[in-house]
Amino acid sequence: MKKALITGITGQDGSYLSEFLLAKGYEVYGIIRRSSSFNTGRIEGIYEDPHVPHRRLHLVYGDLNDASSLNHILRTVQPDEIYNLGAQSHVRVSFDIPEYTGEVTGLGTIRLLEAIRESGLRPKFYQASSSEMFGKVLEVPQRETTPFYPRSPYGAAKVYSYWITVNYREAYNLFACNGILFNHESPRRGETFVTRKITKAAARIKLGIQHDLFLGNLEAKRDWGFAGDYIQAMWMMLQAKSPDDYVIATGETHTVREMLELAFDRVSVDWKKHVKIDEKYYRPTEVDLLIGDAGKAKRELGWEPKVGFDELVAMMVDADLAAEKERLEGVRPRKQ
Ligand code: NDP
Ligand code: GDR
Repeated sequence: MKKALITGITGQDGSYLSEFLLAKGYEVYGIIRRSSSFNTGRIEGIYEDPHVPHRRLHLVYGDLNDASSLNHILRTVQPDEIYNLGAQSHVRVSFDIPEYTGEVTGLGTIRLLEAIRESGLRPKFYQASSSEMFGKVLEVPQRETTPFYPRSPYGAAKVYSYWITVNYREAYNLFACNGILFNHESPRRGETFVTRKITKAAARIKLGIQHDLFLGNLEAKRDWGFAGDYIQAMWMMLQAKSPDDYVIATGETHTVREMLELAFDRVSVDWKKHVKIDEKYYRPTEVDLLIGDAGKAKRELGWEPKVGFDELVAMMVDADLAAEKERLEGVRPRKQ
């Protein structure tokens, strides 16, 4: 049985990836952070009590900012594959906490790579790189050879992690890959990212729980795909004959405004009556246009996205509507 170690298992991608790997017969180890409130909601469906014999999902405490925890986990788990998904992943927030973002999203990767090197083990390594590394538009569509020009502390930290992964591949012959993933969303997307913020608000406005939705820049363009499709590409990279870096994207781009229209149309609400612009959601430097060319992943890995933009937005709005209705029914006195 293969063993996979996932940092960021409690996040959107970590939850989909762990389900996918468990279904493939892997034993999955996930690094979780100690938190005063419950942070394992997304993996509730696959959680197994530590007392269950022969269970295949194991959660271990650790942190990308704590090298000794990483060393210990590497030594005790001895994984065959490592997926480094842990990060301070919010671009806007990275302007508020730039140094911390650099620690986790940048230096966290070298701590993990050094733990691998010092362990003497030879696990395959996946680094969650990002289209935010392209930043300022230098080429359209963006592909593996497009130069990086990050526009945020987050993007700059990801560029460091990208290059240190390439360096460890070349210096130590490590099987290390960068997946340069464009935005990918799902009903499990964090609630402060724009798609989920919109779909949740659309559902709540429809049900009369909320009236206003405050947003920032509506003109930015993103290449949005479905997280469930994208995590498969991570695994496929680690099964290839040799390690390499791949862009994962849909090849289609939409403005935030288009996404907003589609989501509100789904619940038959006029967004113009509810959306207000709040400057605080603007970034000091914005990434105006992202559109990826995933041709290399298609040719070499056989990867293609399955879920299109309209289907993705519908899936997210419907899930939020169902969840909000359930919450409402839970608090309302039951009708006799
Ligand atoms: P999320 O923000 O949903 O999840 C981030 C995960 O990282 C959480 O499990 C979080 O734990 C964990 N984490 C945060 N800080 C630390 C730390 N110091 N030590 C260990 N773990 C930590 O991100 P996504 O699932 O959306 O993204 C996964 C990865 O892919 C991230 O690295 C992100 O930057 C990158 N990426 C994402 C894209 C997207 O569109 N979703 C596109 C391209 C790249 P906790 O739950 O405790 O906060
Ligand atoms: P992004 O995602 O920055 O692309 O990073 P986000 O959803 O935060 O922003 C997308 C675009 O929407 C605009 N926007 C707003 N964004 C947020 N969060 N909140 C708002 O109210 C709002 N209004 C407008 C933004 O300005 C931006 O242009 C995501 C993260 O998952 C990263 O970790 C990942 O690396 C990249 O995608 C690829």
